[in-house]
Amino acid sequence: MQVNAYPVLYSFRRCPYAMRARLALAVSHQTCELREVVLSRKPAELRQASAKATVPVLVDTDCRVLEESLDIMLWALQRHDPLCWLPVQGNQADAMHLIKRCDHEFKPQLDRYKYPNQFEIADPGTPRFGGAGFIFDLEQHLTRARYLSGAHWSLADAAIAPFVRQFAHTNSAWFASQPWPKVETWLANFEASPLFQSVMTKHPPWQPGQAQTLVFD
Ligand SMILES: N[C@@H](CCC(=O)N[C@@H](CS)C(=O)NCC(=O)O)C(=O)O
Repeated sequence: MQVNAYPVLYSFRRCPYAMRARLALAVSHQTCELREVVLSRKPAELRQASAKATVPVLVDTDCRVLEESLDIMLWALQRHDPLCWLPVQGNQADAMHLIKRCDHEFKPQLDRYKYPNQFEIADPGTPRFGGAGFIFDLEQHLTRARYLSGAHWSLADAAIAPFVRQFAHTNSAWFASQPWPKVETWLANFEASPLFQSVMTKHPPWQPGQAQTLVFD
C-alpha cells in the first residue's frame, strides 16, 4: 500500500537521537518529508504511527514504521551508502558495541549530568565522572585511528557525536580542560562540518495539512 509519496520523518531539532538519524538520512540522500515535533505537543499522527511516540520516527512509503534512531540510520545506509558509513566486517562488532554503550551507559549519565534536579542528584560531578569514562574510551579509539571505526567518519562517529556534543556543552570550560584532545578535535570538526550544519537547519513545528517540507534530497 503506497500512502506517502516520501518517507515521513518525525524529528526534533535538538534531540541527539533525531540528529543521528538526520545525519544518516542526509548522507544517503533519502528524500524525506520532515515533520518537526514539539515534544510537549506531539501530533496525533506521530502517536498513531508509534505508540511510544519518541523521536525520531520514520514512516516509510509502504507505511512501515521505524521508531529507533539506529534502525533509521541502518535503513538509510543500507539503501545508499555513498561515503561507506556502514562498518566493514572487521569493525562491525566494535562499532555496534560502542553505540550500544553510548545509548545504555553514557546517555543515562548524560541525562543526570544535564538535569541533576530532575534526578535529585546533589552533585552533578558524579554523573559527569560516570560519563567521562566513556569519553576516555573514545579518546583511546581516536588515538588508534582518526575516527571511531578507522580512517574515515562513519556510522559510530555519527551515532555517538551528537551525545558527546551535549555532554561537552553542559560545561564547556570543564570539558575543554580535560585530557582528551583527540575527542575535542573530533567533536569540533563534527560541529563545523557542512553535514552537521545542514541537519541543524531550523524548521517551524509541523501542522497537519501544511505543504510538505522535503529534506535530504
Ligand atoms: N531509543 C530511542 C530513543 C529516542 C528518544 O528517547 N527521544 C527523545 C527525545 S531526545 C524523546 O522522544 N522523548 C520522548 C518525550 O520526551 O516525550 C531512539 O533511539 O530513537
